Amino acid sequence: MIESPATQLDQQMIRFPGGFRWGVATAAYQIEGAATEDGRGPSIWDTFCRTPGRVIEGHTGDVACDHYHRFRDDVKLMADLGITAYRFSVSWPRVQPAGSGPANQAGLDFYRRLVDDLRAHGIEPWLTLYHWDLPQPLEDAGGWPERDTAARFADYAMLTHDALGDRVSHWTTLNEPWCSAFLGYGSGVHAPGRQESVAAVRAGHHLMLGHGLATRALRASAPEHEVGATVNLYAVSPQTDSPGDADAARRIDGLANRFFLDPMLRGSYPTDVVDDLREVTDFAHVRDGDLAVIATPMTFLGINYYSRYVVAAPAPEGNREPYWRVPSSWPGSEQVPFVSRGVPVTDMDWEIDSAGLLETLVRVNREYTDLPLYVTENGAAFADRVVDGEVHDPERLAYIDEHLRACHEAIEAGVPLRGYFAWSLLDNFEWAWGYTKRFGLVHVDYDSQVRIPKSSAKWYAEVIRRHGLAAQ
Ligand code: IFM
Repeated sequence: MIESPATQLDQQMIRFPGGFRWGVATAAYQIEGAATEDGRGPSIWDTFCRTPGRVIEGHTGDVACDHYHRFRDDVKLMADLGITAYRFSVSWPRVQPAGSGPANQAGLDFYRRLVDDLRAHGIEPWLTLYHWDLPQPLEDAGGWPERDTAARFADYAMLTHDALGDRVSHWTTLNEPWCSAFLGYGSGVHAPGRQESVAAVRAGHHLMLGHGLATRALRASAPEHEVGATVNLYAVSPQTDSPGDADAARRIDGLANRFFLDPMLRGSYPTDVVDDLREVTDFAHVRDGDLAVIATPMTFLGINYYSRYVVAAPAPEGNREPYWRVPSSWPGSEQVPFVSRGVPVTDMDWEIDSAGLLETLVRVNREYTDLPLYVTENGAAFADRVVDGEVHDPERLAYIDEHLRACHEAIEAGVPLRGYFAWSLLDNFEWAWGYTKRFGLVHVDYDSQVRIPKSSAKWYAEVIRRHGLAAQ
């Protein structure tokens, strides 16, 4: 039998299941700008950016991509690409400037306009409540290391849900609590820039408690809504088979992955991680009942994946700095060295390892949950240049292509993966790196605010149109 060209093409494609979401993601502080407009209050990132030496070249999110004023153009861009779901975050200090107390109606109205425009273009809004911009007054009161911040977060979640719950049905509590806790309060490379191991561990707990309280309240108020959290997970490997390297991998996997997955999905802290942290904290901040709240059932889990960590055994004791002198994102395991394998890296110096995404998705499904999973961020920074009005970014295209193939393999292996959100729609403010790292599918000229879809954006649009990739 001679097959038609259409059938032949079909056989040459790897197709994603019907209903698979093709998304892009952004975050409020990274794109909105309008930092002092319409009643927005200061966040810890406004303060951090103004602290000399914290953010490259003193960059700030004051203007960013000016999305606050240009959101209609950005929604149109997404519609032109065929994006079916948009993951964005709400700026807490824009909708509740003091972090407690009254809402700022003008701030809520902005998100209402954004969401309505998305829906008018057939794009499903996926709202994240916390992508790192804590209202400064809450940090002044102690920040995430203080228990009260969790309660404030749950109130803010409900305030936002009361305003937008009639038009948004996908709610994510936290984005990457590891970063908020361990970069914000451990190494201090993120806002608020504190370098206190105990505070980092406490912050991690209270972030999860806030997630649990918010999830409970949201689900009680709107049982029909989808509610989940997004964690950033890594594949972690030992450099060699030696017991020392294996222990280093156990420690880093423990802090990066299991510190969050276990409480949120099993209702307990991993005992080996608690043990690794015994010189840092006795976990007295954990109260009876907290873990049950943290493990409040979600309806989906978001996973952000970028790279793999390869680690080795620490140097012998005599050659080490005492742990309390090393500001670190890895409390209790400060001495573990991260090893470079010499494989290709992105502009962030992150090793490209799509096998790690497959490994991570399969692991979460096999070891933790049969909840629907979403890759809520994945993408790469490269030093793109505009040439003759165009931006060619073959490395980013290849990065996303290979990670999408890993997603497809995961689905074939039985993982209930239901969508993929590329990070990011636009080049944007990359935190301590300011505007020096470009992750966007769409190039942004920060002087003129002109947007140019890169070749990866056009390719992604074609993937979406065909609902799959060409088979290799
Ligand atoms: O830009 C960040 C984003 O805010 C959170 N996840 C990782 C991205 C790249 O570093």
